[in-house]
Amino acid sequence: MTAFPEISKIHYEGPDSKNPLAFRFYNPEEIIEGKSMAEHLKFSCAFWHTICADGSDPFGLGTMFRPWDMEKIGMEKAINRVNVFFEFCEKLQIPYYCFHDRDIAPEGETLAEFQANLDEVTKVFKEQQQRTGIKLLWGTANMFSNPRYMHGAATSCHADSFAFAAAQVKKALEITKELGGTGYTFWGGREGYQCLWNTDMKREIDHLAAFMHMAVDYAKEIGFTGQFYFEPKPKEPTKHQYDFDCAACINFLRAYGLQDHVKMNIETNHATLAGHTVEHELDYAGMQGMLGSVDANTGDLLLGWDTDQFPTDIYLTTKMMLYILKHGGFTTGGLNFDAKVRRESFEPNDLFYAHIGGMDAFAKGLKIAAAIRKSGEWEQMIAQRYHSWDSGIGAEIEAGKHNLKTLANYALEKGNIAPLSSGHQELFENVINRYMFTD
Ligand code: XUL
Ligand code: CO
Repeated sequence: MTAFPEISKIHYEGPDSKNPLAFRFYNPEEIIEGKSMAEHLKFSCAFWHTICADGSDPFGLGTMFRPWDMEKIGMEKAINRVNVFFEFCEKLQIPYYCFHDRDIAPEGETLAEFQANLDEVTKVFKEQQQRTGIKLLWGTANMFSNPRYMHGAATSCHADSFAFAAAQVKKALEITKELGGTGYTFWGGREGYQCLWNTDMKREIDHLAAFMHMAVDYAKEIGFTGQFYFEPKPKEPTKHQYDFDCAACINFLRAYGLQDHVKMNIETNHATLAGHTVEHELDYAGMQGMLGSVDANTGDLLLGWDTDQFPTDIYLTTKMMLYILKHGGFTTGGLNFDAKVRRESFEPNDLFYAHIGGMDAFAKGLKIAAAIRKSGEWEQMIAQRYHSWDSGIGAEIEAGKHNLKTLANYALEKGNIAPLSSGHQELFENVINRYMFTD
């Protein structure tokens, strides 16, 4: 049985191809900076969007009636979806995937039933992984959809919600380990508040830290060696999410002694909702050795919510790859398409166009970023801007040889400041454009 009978494996055909079901830039074996494109980009498909999303939004019902779901319910539907998903990833040459527990198995009536369903479906994932060689990038637990998490999970005012969330994470860690997952993600879900009047923020954040420590401890106990990630998002569904941005998350991790266990999973649209650019977030996490993985999507700058669109903007992907390469590239992490087709794009083919577009945009971005790095021109321009720190008083300050008194003496003796140099912002922008557009 095939879910996509009219679509065969998607191949690289080169930039001149007009075939909508071919890659123009993503050539998995092509070597860039000594590594294949596939190894650099480590694409991952999100089970929740690609196979579960039905196009419903707060104003309307689902628009996507997937032929493979027809007349199937419960576990039969869940298992069939796994098979369809692997066919999809295989055809697109996507080497990794991510899931939430609730995406892959029905919750049933009780937690015990949910866990039994997860065990059954995990076997199918394992078989499909073995058949295809596709791997699990990270797993996670959905602790925000069920009404028991209306006040949050780890940060709920109800201790029982915390306990149920703990049970979910325990199981999600077990199946992530069983599937050889290279990571486990915490995204806040409803860990935040709608109203500070009714919120004990300190108590909630203490609980979140205690919860994450329990996960780290349990991972050690069962021998799960994957990387933990924390995924920042400033708002939605709550008006204030505690994992607001990289700065807030890294501060939280350090304050509670979690920094050696957890890195950032940075999502493009979440960064823009926080009033940042994604490259800001990548550079900020990277400079502290905390850049773990990326949820690759894009928002719409005219909209203030999480639209989770597929990234097709080559400027965006070039900037992302530039900062990812700058910080050494991915180790455990990858580019997970936490992105969904628009509800009007309801045909199964749209899922292919969307992923092909995203993969090509990142492949082209990688190539441009590598060209910028190869010439060294951009780095030299930045180095030149800071050259006053390479010798003389700058180098002495950096070496810790000065204090306010010695610097005051230096300034008084000098009498006036050395001539400053221009920031050349427009020149920087023009130089980057030269690499973006070569003919
Ligand atoms: C929500 C979001 C999640 C996380 C995993 O905005 O990005 O899908 O990536 O829970
Ligand atoms: Co995400």
